[in-house]
Amino acid sequence: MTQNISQKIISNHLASGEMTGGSEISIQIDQTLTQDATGTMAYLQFEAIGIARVKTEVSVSYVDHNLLQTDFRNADDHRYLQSVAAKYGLYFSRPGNGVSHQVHLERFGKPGKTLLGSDSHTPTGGGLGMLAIGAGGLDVAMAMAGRPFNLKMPKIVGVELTGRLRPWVSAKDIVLEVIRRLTVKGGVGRILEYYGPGVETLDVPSRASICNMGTEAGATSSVFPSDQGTLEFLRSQDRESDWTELSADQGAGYDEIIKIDLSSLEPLIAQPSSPDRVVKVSEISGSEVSQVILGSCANSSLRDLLVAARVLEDRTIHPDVSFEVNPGSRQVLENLAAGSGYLSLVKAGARIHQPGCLGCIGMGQAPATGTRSLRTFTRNFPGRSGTKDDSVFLCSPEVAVAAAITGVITDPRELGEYPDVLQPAELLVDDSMILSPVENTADVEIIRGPNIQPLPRMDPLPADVEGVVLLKVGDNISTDDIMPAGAAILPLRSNVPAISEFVFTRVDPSFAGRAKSAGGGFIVGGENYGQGSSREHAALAPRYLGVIAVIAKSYARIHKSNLVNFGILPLEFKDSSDYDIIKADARVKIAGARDKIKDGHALLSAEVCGQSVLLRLDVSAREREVLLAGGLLNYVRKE
Ligand code: MIC
Ligand code: SF4
Repeated sequence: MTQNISQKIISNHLASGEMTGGSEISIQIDQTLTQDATGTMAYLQFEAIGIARVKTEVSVSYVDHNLLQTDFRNADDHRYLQSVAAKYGLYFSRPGNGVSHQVHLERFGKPGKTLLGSDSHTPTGGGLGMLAIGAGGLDVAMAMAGRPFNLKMPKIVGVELTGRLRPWVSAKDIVLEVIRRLTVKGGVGRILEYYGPGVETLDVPSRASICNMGTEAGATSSVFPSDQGTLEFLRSQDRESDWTELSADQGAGYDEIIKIDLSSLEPLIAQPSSPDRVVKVSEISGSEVSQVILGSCANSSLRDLLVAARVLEDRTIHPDVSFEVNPGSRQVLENLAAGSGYLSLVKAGARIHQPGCLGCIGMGQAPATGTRSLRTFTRNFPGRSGTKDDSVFLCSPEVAVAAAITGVITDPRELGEYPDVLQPAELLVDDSMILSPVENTADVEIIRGPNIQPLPRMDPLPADVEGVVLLKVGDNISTDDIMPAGAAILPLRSNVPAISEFVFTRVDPSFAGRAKSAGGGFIVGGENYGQGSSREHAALAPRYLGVIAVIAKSYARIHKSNLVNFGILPLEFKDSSDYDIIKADARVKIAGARDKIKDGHALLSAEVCGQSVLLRLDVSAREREVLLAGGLLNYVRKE
């Protein structure tokens, strides 16, 4: 039988289930990655599972998010992570070595392998022909313990690329076009698999940028073939032997098809405050800009920084613009410095930061009040930058650098000749900031700072599920709305009681207090509830506050799994118009919920102010057991 790439990788890793759309499958995981903001919790959970050493081929712990150290807490977490990596046989990528996805692409990713990462942009690895999936930290902990990863068999969407990009148009414009067409929820339950003659015109860093932001369409993953371009990239990384060819069989089919003629694309930009508010740059050119940042896991490869450096040769940035550069990795920075790129950026006036996530997650770099910020980042959800009522646009390095020069949103095609930059064939490759797994771990001690609090214990699901509606929200609520990040809150990621005080603070600052005094309750949401990051704190912290169920029109994939993992019922309206019946503060009771869930009922009847509303529980048999146990850790302990 002919297979596409996704089917090939899944069937090679299938541990259980049928590969038919929508049914639960489990796949064996070859590699894992964590980053520090999700990693502390993931390793606390790994410790709780009680395994002596990771069971994967490669597991890497990265420190890239919480790089500002305004007190001891982030620094303590870094030391905890380093000691855990040494104890359990992981690689450890030190603070300053770069964003997990960029470093993993450079140093560890392999065509045909599976990668599970506790970060929603893990699909970046698809640029190398891996099946790379983002998940909550607990799922990654389970994968490190050797357990297969469970998911619904996604639909495979073929994205056919034809033609060739015109000057000043680059990978970001391709993926912004995909997001424009799909919106932030059109990719849910799908893998985006790229094919067609346009593929070979794109180098691996460009493919990685495209896979990276498939996440913004809600996709489970994105994947490219592994071809001569992949071989060249791996050769430049001294990793030629990691290459294998991978392509879809002749005549292999897809569940759906999207066609993009690369030569028809123009520079695009996503407007505030959602990645799918995409328009042509030419439609909004001329608006003033106060900040431009080049960086994040979407666009901080050497290619991206070199394009900016070449454009800025003999130019200076506009006096009203702060132009900032966050290299994706130390390798990128070293190679930029080895050529003339670093000098041209510095001379032009760029503020060059250490490699890492930085302003992408509000770790500094907040823009000024009432001004526009253009960023090559992944997301522009409201307030994520750290500034209330921010106005953040997402664009390519080409569009970013054009605005840095002119001070207004500018179609980069106005800048003249395009410096077409490709990944150099020879790179400086240096792994000295990656610590290898320790062989003899008996004497390794785990270092815990005072901010690292033990995991809270969770009770099993009660017989009846009842409580008040603590909050009612609309469509596309992101995990940044539920559990904000930023420099003030991220240091609390290893301290659930402390971080739970910030649940929904940007939406309703009284949420945590009300939840605690009501002894918990329900949250009501619209479509695509929980879009965005993989942070399990967006489930764990509400659970700590007593949230027992969410009732929404639909869910984003990772957040739904996180809700189950932490024992919160992810309920859906059978009839979405019932959303209007359930008002904030209403009392909801699902009598006999526990028994019904145990007996496999897919529909539960809830009583709301004298009316009855039908709710769907669309979870697998395994997930039912997890919910009954009060979460995945309880379930595994019971096993
Ligand atoms: C993000 O881009 O939102 C993050 C911060 O990388 C998150 C992970 C986290 O919240 O720690 C993600 O994308 O999963
Ligand atoms: Fe880091 Fe931003 Fe990428 Fe998240 S999206 S991993 S915060 S660079």
